[in-house]
Amino acid sequence: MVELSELQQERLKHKPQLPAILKNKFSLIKPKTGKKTGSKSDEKKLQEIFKNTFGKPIITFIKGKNNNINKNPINVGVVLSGGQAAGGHNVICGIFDALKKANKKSKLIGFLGGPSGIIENKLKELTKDIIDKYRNTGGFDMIGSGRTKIETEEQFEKTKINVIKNKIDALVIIGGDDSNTNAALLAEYFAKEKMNTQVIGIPKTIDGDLKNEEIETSFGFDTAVKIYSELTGNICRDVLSAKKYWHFIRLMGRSASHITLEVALQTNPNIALIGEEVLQNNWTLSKIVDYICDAIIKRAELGKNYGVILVPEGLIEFIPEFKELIKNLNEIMAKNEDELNKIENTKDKKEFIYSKLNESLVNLMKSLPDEISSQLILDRDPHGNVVVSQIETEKLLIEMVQKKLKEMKKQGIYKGKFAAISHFFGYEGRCGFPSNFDANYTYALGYNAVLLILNGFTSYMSAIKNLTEQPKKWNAGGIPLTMMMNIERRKGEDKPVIKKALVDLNAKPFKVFSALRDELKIEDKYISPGPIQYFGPAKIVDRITKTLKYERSKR
Ligand code: FBP
Repeated sequence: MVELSELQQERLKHKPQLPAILKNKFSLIKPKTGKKTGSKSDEKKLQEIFKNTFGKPIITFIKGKNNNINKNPINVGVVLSGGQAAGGHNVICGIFDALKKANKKSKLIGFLGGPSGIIENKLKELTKDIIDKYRNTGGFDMIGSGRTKIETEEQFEKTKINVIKNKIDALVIIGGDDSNTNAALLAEYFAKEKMNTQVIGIPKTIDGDLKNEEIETSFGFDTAVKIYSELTGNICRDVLSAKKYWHFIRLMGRSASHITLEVALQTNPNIALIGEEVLQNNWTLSKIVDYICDAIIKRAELGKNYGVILVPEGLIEFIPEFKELIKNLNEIMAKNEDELNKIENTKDKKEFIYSKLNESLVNLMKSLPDEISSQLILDRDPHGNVVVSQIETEKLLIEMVQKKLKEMKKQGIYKGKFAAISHFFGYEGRCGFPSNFDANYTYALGYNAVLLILNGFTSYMSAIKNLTEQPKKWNAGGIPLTMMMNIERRKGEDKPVIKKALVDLNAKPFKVFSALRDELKIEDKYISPGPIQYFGPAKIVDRITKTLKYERSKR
C-alpha cells in the first residue's frame, strides 16, 4: 500500500455522488426491459458462439416496487483486467457499499493480479478496513491487475472449479474491450455448464475506445486526458518561453486517437496527428513527414523555430504500409510462436521473420531504424495486439523529419534551425487521483453492477448514462455484452470481440479540431489547462472532457 499524502487523506473523505435513481432502497428500484438486441455485425456467427446469452434486452433502472430482487447474502468476485485507469478502486468501493447495503452478510472477494487470479485461485476477501483505505485513490494496487486471457479449455475449467470452490455467485470484470469480450465468453461458458454464476462487465480504459450508442465513455479517460493536457500545456508554455525546440509528444492510446484528439482540443498544439484520418487518407509515412516539414518550414519563415506536435501511440498501425506489415507480423508471430521463442537474439529473430515476409515488407522493415524494427517484433499481448506503447514512433518521426529538412536545406528550401525533443506521456496518466468525474462515475458503475446482479442479470455491462449532466441526473442500467460485438481477426483466427470505437471523422470532436488546425499550425494559440482540481468552483472541478461534451451535449 502506498503512503497517503495529505491530499489523498482528504480525498478519502470524498463521498462520490450517485445518480438519484440508485439512492433509492433496492426494493424500490426495478428493471425496465427493452427489446431484444442484435450485435454490431456478424449476427449469425455470434448467435452460434453465444447460444445461451445472445440477444438479451437493454435494461434501464426505474423507480418502482421490486419483489423479485435477491435479498439473500451473496458472494461477489471482482477482478481488474488490463491497463490501469483512474477510478478502478472506486468501482470496487461502489460494489462493496451496494453489496453491504443489500445484505450485511454478503461478501466481496478480490481476485489478485487480474484474470490469472481466478485461474490460479489467488484471492482475498475485501473487508471494510481494506476498502476504506482506497476510496478515491488512483491505481489498481488494491488487488492488482493483469492481461491474462481466459481462453483455453483448461483455463475455463479451472475458472469453473475455483468459482464453485469459493461459492462465487457473480463475477464483476473491470476491463477494456478485450476483457469485456472475455466476460461475455465466461458468462456463456457458465450458462452452458448450467452454473448460476453471473458475469457483469465494467467499461474501463484510458484509451476511450470502449464506447458506443449505449456506453458514453470508459472510465479513466477523463483523468488521463486531464493529466496529459496539463503536461502538454506546460510544454506549450515552455516552448513559448524558450522558443528553441520542437517537442514531439507521443500520447498513449493503443489503437484509437481519442486521447490525442482530446489533448489537442484542450491545448491547441501546432500539429496533432489523428491515426484514423491517416488511414482514411491513405497517408504513407513519407506523406506524414512532408506534412510536418511543411509546418516547420512555414513557421521557420516567420522566425518560429519551435512548436508542439502530438503523435498518437496507435499511429503506426494506421499508416497503410505499417498496417500491412503489422498484420503480417501478427500472423507470422502467432503461427511460429514456438520456433520464435527458441531464438534468443533479435537479429536472428528478424532473419527468421524476413524469410516469411514478402519482399516489399522486408524492405520496409529494413528501412527502419534498428530499434524500431526490433520494437515491432516484441511479444504480442495475450489478446494478440502489438504492444504499441513500446514503439517509439515519435523518435522515428524526428529522425525522418531531420533527414528531410537536411535535404531541403541543401536545396535552399529551408533556412531554419531544427532541434527536437521527444516525450512519451503514457503511464503518467493512468494512476492519477481520479478526477471528480471519474470518482463519481466509477463508484456508480460498481454500485449499479450490484443492482444488475441482485436482479439476476448476466452477460451485461454496467451502464451509467446522461453523463454530460450532474451525477444526480445520470441514468443507470445494463447493456448486453453481445450487443457490442463483431468478428475480427486475432492471432491468425476469426474471433468474437467487442468493437472498438475509433475516432469518428464526421463527429463534432474531430470537426472542431480540423476547423482550427490550419491556424494552429502557424499561430501560437497554445492553452495551458493546468492540473486537475478537486476542490473549488463546480465549473472547474466538475469539468467534463470536450469529447464527451461535443459527442453528447444536446446543445
Ligand atoms: P487497456 O486497453 O487494457 O485499458 O490498456 C490501455 C493502455 O494503457 C494503452 O493505452 C497502452 O498501449 C497499453 O495499455 C499499455 O499496456 P501495458 O500496461 O501492458 O504496458
